[in-house]
Amino acid sequence: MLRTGGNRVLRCLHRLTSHQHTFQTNKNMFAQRIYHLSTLQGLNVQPNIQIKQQPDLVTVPKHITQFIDEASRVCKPANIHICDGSETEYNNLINLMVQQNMAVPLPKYQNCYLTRTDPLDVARVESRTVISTRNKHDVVPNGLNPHKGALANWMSPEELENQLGERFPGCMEGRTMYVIPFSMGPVGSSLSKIGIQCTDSPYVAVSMRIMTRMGLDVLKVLNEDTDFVKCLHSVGSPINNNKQQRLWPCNPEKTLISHRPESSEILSYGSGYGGNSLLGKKCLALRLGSYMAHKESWLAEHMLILGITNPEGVKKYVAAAFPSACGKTNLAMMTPSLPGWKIECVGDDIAWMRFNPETGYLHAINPENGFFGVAPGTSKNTNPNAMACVFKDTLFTNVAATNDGGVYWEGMGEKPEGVTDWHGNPWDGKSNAAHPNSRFCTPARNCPIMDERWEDPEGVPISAILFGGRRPQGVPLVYEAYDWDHGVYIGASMRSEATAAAEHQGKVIMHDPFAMRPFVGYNMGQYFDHWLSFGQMNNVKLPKIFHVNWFRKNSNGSFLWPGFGDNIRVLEWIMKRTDEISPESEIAKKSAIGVIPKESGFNLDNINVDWNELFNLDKKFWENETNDIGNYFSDNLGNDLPPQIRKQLNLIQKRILKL
Ligand code: OXD
Ligand code: MN
Repeated sequence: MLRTGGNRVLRCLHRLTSHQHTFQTNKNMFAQRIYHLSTLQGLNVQPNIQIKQQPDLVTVPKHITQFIDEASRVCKPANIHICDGSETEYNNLINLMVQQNMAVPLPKYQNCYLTRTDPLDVARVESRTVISTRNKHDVVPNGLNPHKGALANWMSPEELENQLGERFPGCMEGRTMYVIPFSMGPVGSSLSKIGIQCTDSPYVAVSMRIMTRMGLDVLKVLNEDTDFVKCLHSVGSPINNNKQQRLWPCNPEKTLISHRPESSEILSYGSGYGGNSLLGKKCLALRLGSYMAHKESWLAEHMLILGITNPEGVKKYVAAAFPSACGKTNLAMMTPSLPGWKIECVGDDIAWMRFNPETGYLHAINPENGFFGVAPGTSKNTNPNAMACVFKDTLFTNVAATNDGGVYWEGMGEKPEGVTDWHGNPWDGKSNAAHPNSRFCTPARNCPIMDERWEDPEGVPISAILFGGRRPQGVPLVYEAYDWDHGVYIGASMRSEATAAAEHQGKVIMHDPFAMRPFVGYNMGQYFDHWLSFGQMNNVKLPKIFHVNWFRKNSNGSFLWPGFGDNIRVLEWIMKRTDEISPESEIAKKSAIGVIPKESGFNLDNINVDWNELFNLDKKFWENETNDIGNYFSDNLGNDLPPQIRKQLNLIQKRILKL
């Protein structure tokens, strides 16, 4: 796995790892096996194996134990802990974190804890996230004037080897290496993927138990032919030479989140938080996921999935891609303001989708098992279902604490007295109490509106795909694509205000094709092509594609649309449109940018909105918008931009001339 040229220890790895194939894990043999591993590795402390629940027989294939061998030989942890995924193990690890001052119990709630990261480790670090392939063009399109890091950072295999060699050898000294067998998607589903993550962070181990299916259930389904993603993670802070330790170990100067899609490997160093370290999420389910999906003819997308049932009892499923922190979790768990409507949640962040040969529909699964939601802005008003999940079995990070053992964040409701901010200091009431990218990490099973099919191994059939973003100016509440190619253009031309989930500053409008800019695992031009290719498939029921924008503002800076529960009105229109073929109908009409609702065909009962402003199409705005998009495509994709996308842009520009 680690092929770092100059390092002899690493070069010897493959030769030294020649063990017997499988082992039985009645307790003793499993422990014995690990003990055997450790002597081979020359670890100076005997492994402290904590396996609390033992199946009668688990056979772990050699290619998997070899990976664990390699990881421990290179990283030199003091202990190895194979995670069984049990509740007892979870509680033990949490208690360990409490003892080490890495977690604080929140007695106001049931089984909830708060962790505070180092202030230098608070978000995804896109500038230090790289994808390494032999051929640069497999990752970076032929842009004429590429904006730095705009579409994936590539690193050559040689350079990556050097970088890893400077980081990983001995990086876990004095720490325990947790081995986390996990499944993205229901264990055993043909749509799921397996990963094994070795990490030196107990915080990551407990978070992975919430966010993935993890532990012995996964070990039990492994066999000699199981493909798995090798995930190696270290906080990059070995305990040695009495060096002063950070309370939250991390190594911001050396952070590097690297992916080798060609060999299914993820190697992450220096950060212990979020998508940088919970490797099943962005790294596996999106970056490697999209790479695999391209090869295997499916889609791995940054999308929520929800079920919507109308008052007549008709149910459909919708997937929606919005950039980080644009309200995916809120929409996925929405409480409709219209009577008789029901929303049920399948997932809030990631969708894996493939056409089902039997139904002809695009079927989607949520590969995750929990929610890693942005806390600020979540309240009983904005997301009552999230509020119903997070006060049990939840790990909060970087939110503020209250003196009665609870949590607080901006937008949660009334400000309590005696708040401790996310740094652990008394809150002055002026600075942020919670970090803008503070999170709740909570099991999906806690959500009162999980869809009954959310774990269906076949996935749920998708009738509509929504793209959207935060667009304060110019972009109407909703419009529908004229056809599949136009829909793919809409995804490709997505833009949104920058988010706190990554290191970007300010309120700039960023291009974010398909909300996948930070997450695509291969050349974005080929990714557009891959999407276009589904339009050519026979015997499939293509979902209809829409663009939504809840965030348009008037000239006074106030939102034009109430959003939240009232977004059901938009979903109602979308649901009706999935049954219509013609762009013109009782409820819909053509416009320059797509099909838009007729005011008379849209449910505005009991709300007051400025419809004309919400749907106004300003010629100057759309000229600038489409020019910017054209320039962005030329600068960043050049001749990798599929001609169909350029054609769609030209068609829209022609229609705009008539505005
Ligand atoms: C996330 C993100 O954490 O998109 O979901 O940044
Ligand atoms: Mn996300």
